[in-house]
Formats: sequence, C-alpha cells, structure tokens
Amino acid sequence: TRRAVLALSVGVAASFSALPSFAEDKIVLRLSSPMSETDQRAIALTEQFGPGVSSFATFEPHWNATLFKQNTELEAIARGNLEMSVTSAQELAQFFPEWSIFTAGYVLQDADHQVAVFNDAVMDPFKQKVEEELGVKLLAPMYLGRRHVNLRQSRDEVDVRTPADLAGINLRMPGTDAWQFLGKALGANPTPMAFTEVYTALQTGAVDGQDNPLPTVVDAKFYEVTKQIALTSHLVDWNFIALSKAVWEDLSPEQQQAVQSAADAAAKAEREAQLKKEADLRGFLEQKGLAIYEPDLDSFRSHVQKAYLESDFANDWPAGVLERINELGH
Ligand code: KDO
Repeated sequence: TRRAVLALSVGVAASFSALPSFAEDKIVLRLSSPMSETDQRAIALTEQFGPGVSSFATFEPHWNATLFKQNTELEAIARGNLEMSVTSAQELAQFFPEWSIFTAGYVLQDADHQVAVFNDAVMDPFKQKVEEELGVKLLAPMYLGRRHVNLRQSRDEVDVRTPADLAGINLRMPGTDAWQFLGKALGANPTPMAFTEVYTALQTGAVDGQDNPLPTVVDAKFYEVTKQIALTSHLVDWNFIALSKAVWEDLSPEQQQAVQSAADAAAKAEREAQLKKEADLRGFLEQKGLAIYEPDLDSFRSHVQKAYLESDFANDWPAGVLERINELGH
C-alpha cells in the first residue's frame, strides 16, 4: 500500500540522515525541504526564524530534499520523524480534499490576498483539521510567487497564446493529483516529477517544460535549459511553515510565542524579498536569452476556472469558502 511504501522510504531516509543531536539542552528543530539554501524562503528561515528561537531551540534546516524526499515531509512530521517543513496546499489536499480550493488556478490574486485569506476566520477550520488529524501546525504563509509556463522550445517552435497551444506539451508538474489537474487545466500533458529532478529532465528533453515563479527559475537555473516563459500567472502560489503539533505542545507559552513571532518575521521578510525578486528578474532572464511574454490571459483564466468548477475537486469545497476568498481579494 501507499502508506507502507511511504513508511519504508521515510524510515530509510531518516535512519541515514537524521542523527539526533544532544548538544546543550535545546530542542532540535529539523526542517526538510526540496528548496535550495539560496531560495528566499530558505534565507528568511535561516536569518529570521533560526535566531528568533535560538535561546531554546536549534534550527537545523536540510535543503535540496537531503533529509526527506519532496512530498514525504508531512507524513514524517505526523510520525514524529521530523519537526518542520515548508508545505503546500497541494500536499495538504492529499490528506484533506477541501484544501484543493487553495490549489485552484486563478483564485488567489496576489501576496496580500494570501495573507488576508490565511488570517481570516474562513481558514480556521482548515488549519484546525490539519492540527487535529495530522498533528501539524501551520505557522505562517510564505509567498512563492506567480507560476508561469517555462518551456525548452523557442517561441518559433511553440508560441503560447491560448491553452490549445499547450496541447501535447509534456509539462512537468510536482507529484500530486492537485498539480496534475492544474497542468491538464492549462491544456498541457502533465508529468509528475520531484523538484530536484527537473533541471536534468529539462536538459535531456525528458520533459518540454515546467511551471514555477521567476525567482525559482533563476534559483534553480532552469533558464540554462529553457528558451521561453509564457507569463500565464496561473497560480499565485503559497507555502506554509509547518511545525509538529507535538513539539509545539511541549513548548512553554513564552516559547510558543517566540516560535510564532519568528515564523511571522521570516514569512514577512521572505514575502518582501520574493516580491522584489519577482519584479526584477524579467530583465535578467531576457539577458539570458529567454523570450518572456504574456499570452491571452482571459483565455487561460476562463479555461482553467471552468475546468475547476466542473471538476470533482469543487465538490469538496465547503459552501461559501470560494465566495469569501473572492471577497477578500480586490
Ligand atoms: C515545485 O516542485 O515545483 C515547487 O515549486 C512546489 C512548491 O509547493 C514547493 O514545494 C517548491 O517546489 C519547493 O519548495 C522547491 O522550491
């Protein structure tokens, strides 16, 4: 079964890499993520979160999925094998189908909208269920950015105006159902693959493209192995700083407050830095020779929104939530 397979892979990864640390008497907060150490989220966690909890905890990040594979972290936290991760709505939707509302294309509008939704009462039952049933506390939302379609083909070969232009394009999407659906809704042929494998897959032509925000395209050097970016903005993507609920409950109220403040500070610093990067990087990527252009956004938006509303996903969205999310936008 899937659980048994996961248990095996989690067990193996943990026994090789997760050496317990007994240094001083501090709690060790190990975080595992596929992001690199130069990702703005990693920088903010290292510079803001770690120091913010250092009087009682040692923050020990493991980047590039060196401790746990992408998408096995939540299970690891739930089992007590890991303390922290930076998770996504797509990962959470595997356990709680209603979370797919936060994975749907063209719903969240920008970084401020994400913060407003995260802090609104509409999100409380979502977070509460994750705490109670998975044992994971979501501390703060991080801004990943606007995901765009990034292809190996030159614009002469593939000119992306509408979803029909993506027909037959093998688009790497991260490995969960919610991501595959988004790839399909865009008109492409989605292929699941872990983030750490994407560069090589683009280089060898195993896939035609991938979707990520501009800062990720630069950080992961996907520009070296691709020729164009169609600015579809199909998902204003977010992640969540996730902490083991069991670890949280062992903290004193003062320590809990310090953890929450440190997470808030990291998320805020990261959001500002990532927004700036996103605005600045178009020129850099053009200098690297990529064609960067806007497709017919109305055509993408209506195609994607229709796909979601007609899908089974929408049946799991609690009544009124989409309306409330829209109200919180502009
Ligand atoms: C990716 O795999 O494309 C993705 O962007 C998905 C995100 O949810 C997040 O996991 C991210 O990768 C990683 O943090 C690596 O940047």
